[in-house]
Amino acid sequence: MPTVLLTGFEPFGGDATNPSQDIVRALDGRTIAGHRVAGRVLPCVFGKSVRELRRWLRRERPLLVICLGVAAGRGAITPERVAINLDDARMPDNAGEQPVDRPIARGGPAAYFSTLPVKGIVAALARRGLPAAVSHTAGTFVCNHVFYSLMRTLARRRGRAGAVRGGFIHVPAADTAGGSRPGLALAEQIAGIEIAIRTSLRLRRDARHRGGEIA
Ligand code: PCA
Repeated sequence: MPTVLLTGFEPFGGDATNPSQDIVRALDGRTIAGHRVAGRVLPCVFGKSVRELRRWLRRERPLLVICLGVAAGRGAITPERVAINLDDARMPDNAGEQPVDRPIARGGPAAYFSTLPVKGIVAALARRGLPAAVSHTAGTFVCNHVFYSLMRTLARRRGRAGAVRGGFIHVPAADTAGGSRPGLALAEQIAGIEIAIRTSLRLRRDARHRGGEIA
């Protein structure tokens, strides 16, 4: 059965949990539209996260890759459109590393675009009543680092291994921390990511609607 690689992150910044890790564990081993989901958790560490991602790419040989991370200030599921060639950490990663103004790949392009149907995913989520929006920045911390490295790896392989599509989705916190921030219940997040996988498998080309609004 063809494989979809779905990654999440371990908790970071002193948090006890990370919803992206819980989503990945919940969907690991599931069959979605005739594809096996391989759910793997990455360390929230600049260098090591990418080494582990590449190892899973080699082992699982997925035809679709979706990486997840939490963006605790956001209230919606946000497929990321663009990964930029920059590490600029606002806090240390889980190994104590805090790169500032550093390119991810020296000599690499400034950015890569997601090859997921980001607007199609947003429209599909909205149809199910889930909060969703396209995002144009994945930040400059470990999530963007993994997203950029994923897109670079897939772009450089294209032709050899066929076009493997991939991208990144940020999810909200799973609770509202007593009303002090937006949040979305974990069950809804899991349902949302299942929809994102289905939509990515179904749509070869992205949906088009104006300004990221939902048509
Ligand atoms: N979110 C962080 C890194 C890991 C995660 O889940 C980020 O947005 O960069």
